[in-house]
Amino acid sequence: MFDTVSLRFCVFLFLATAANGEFAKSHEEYPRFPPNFVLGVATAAYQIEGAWNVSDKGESIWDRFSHYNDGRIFNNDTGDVASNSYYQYKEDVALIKKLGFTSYRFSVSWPRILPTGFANNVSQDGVNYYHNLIDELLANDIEPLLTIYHWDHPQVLEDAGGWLSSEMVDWFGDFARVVYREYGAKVKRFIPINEPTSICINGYTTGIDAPGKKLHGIGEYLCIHNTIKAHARAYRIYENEFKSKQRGQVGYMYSAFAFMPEDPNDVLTAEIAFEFNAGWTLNPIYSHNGDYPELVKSIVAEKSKQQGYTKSRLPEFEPEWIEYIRGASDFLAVNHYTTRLVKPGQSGIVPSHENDQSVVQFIDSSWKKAASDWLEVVPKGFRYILGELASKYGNPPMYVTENGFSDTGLLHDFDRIKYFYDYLKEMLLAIYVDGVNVQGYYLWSIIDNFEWRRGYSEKFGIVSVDFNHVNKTRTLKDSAVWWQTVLAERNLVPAE
Ligand code: PNW
Repeated sequence: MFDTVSLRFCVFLFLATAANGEFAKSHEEYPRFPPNFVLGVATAAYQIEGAWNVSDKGESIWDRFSHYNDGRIFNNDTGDVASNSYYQYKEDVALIKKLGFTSYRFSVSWPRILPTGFANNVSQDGVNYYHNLIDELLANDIEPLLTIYHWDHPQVLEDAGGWLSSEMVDWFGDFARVVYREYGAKVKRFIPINEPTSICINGYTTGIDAPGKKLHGIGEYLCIHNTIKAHARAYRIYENEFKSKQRGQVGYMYSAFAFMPEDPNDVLTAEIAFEFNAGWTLNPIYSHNGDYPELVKSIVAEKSKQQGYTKSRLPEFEPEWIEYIRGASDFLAVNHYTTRLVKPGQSGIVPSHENDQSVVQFIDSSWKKAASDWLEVVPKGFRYILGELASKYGNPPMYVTENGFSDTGLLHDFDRIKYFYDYLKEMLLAIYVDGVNVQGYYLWSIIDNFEWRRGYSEKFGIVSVDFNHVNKTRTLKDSAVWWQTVLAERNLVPAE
């Protein structure tokens, strides 16, 4: 089985190289972006909007989590005001326009649109805010890419079980329907759920992010099961009720670490790491037969049995659900920041998704670090993971929907420019040399914002925000100026 996989990858690479090799050679040092390639920027509602309690907005799990004020968030920072984009969105759009980006990925806040969490009560103010934002984007020829849910679900739904409850599938579907009905005439690409794996690991396994549930070995599997179903529900609602009229697309999102085996010949470890981290969420949607990967099902079942459970900790999809989920994506949205090396071994609490793998993740000490403790700079991992995704899942259309570098807030942010240059170069090699079907790229992020549990201590913006000033003054960093040149020339201008 593993030989087939690597053979398939080699054949894929060979064909792709043969087709695009000539083109790539001449452009390797100073590559151009393909015609029609989308270059955009990304944000998320809770991280930038502020206005956490204006009008009839409901409480989100991040409002609750950040108001505990007990050190779980760096400096006890909150998103109460954040970058103040609820009031300053026109400034943000003007910046995007000025720099030359042609698309904006943003998210809508569930409790702002549905204050009770349910579709029985739609907030007119909430709905209007995003109409105004979208109208402002369209007036500036900036294409909206709308994330329906980026981690800030209503606290009331969490109290009723959140992503551990299968009811969430219907609740999310009802919310998605409101979003399509309101904005589908203006927005042509939607991503239902931002990074299901981050939600399920950080929110329901280790509990370092909201809602803070520590349910190792159980929480992550229940959560991923329900997010996959909820994604499929949102996809099918669009397909059945809106697509023929609105003619848009709905894509599945995957937060893609690259896992490279320490020993390049250790195909088995590479395969296990891939299937446990990518396959458990992508296989149900993108594989030919659907469902979780056989390898994940059998390993978790076996471990659960050894641990004395009466059944596998990994829930089972009923056959109807396997069919319903399979194929539920028009494009693959990929967030990519960093890479891990992998080797066989034991790690993680027993039981846990981490422990089930019997794979140890580590980093090369020579890799440059960003400000975030999880972010090492490994450009080659980007090409590697794009190639893996392409070869495993039939080279689907992909958009890179996040990629970026954190520091402590420098205006002269050369390391960020270098990160973008090196990563974009690898992405272009993946496109031109390997033939990977990447159609667009969104950097994270246009402005500095609330970086979740790290508060305002880690900055990803290419534009700085003065969080100490009531005006939340925006100032271009050097990386923004560099991007302006890149966008004007549509070339990957060297980092200097
Ligand atoms: C993404 N990790 O999250 C999110 O989608 C953004 O909201 C966030 O601001 C951005 O990346 C930067 O953190 C991630 O631990 C959170 O590997 C954590 C990880 C990766 C991505």
